Amino acid sequence: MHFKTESPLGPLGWRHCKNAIPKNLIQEIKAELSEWMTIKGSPKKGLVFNDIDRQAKQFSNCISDFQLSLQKNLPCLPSVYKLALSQEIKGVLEANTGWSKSELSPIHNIRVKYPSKYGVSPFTTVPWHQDYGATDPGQSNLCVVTAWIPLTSTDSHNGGIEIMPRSTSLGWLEHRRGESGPEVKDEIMKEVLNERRDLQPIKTKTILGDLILFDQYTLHRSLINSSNQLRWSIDMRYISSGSESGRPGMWHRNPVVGECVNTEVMSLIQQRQNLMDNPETTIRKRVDSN
Ligand SMILES: O=C(O)CCC(=O)C(=O)O
Repeated sequence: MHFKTESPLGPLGWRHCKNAIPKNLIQEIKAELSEWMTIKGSPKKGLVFNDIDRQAKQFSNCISDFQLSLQKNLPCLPSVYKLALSQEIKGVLEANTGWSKSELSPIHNIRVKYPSKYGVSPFTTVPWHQDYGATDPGQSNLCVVTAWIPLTSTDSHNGGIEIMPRSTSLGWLEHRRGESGPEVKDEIMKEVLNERRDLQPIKTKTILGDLILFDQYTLHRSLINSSNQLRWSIDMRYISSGSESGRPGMWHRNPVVGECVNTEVMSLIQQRQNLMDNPETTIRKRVDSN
């Protein structure tokens, strides 16, 4: 491990921002998701708020394929970027990190976590890790902040996230790529918890409109969904304008938080997706270079 204690989010390394996002922006995402699932063959039955769950359950026979196609569909979901680049997110980032201008990192996801009875996917039920592991090992001067934005209320029962406040002071810990995704090595986790009795995990509980911010070294994990509902979320990563993005060469430029989501911004998203879909592309992650 190496020690680097400066977190833009202060010594706790994370913040729970309550009621930070207008519900209409989340509603727009759900409407676009619903349209997309209709096109994929699962028509909506009415205008009920929870219809996206009912539609998505039609795809429950192969939850990893569904998750993959959801990710690939990001260029067709401008509502996700309207939220990610919104004035509200700009305000949240400025108030909590002090960054006067922020940019979106190409490291971001949309996730759907099915109830565990449909299977548990390593992409949505992630063990203890630090997001620094997803960054390119060629970039060493990084300061990335994650905004985890649930599109449904979340808690420990339906697959919310658990955070280890103050773990940012540990700096980067060695990870391994386990069966259920990248995770801090067992022996390191044990040593850390043994030495640092002040590190006590918190199971977050969010309602619609809340978001969780955490920095690149803050340990977190995502819990099993033991409920009957799907847990939808987006996780966007941000940097202070002009600094390293965590994944170079993915698009012509980083979208600026607060800018209008027009066709030019969506063409950047498409460019990122084309690159990721290209079999010749290798995405280098620090977690694989221990
Ligand atoms: O959404 C999840 O369940 C996992 C999120 C996460 O671990 C991350 O964004 O790094």
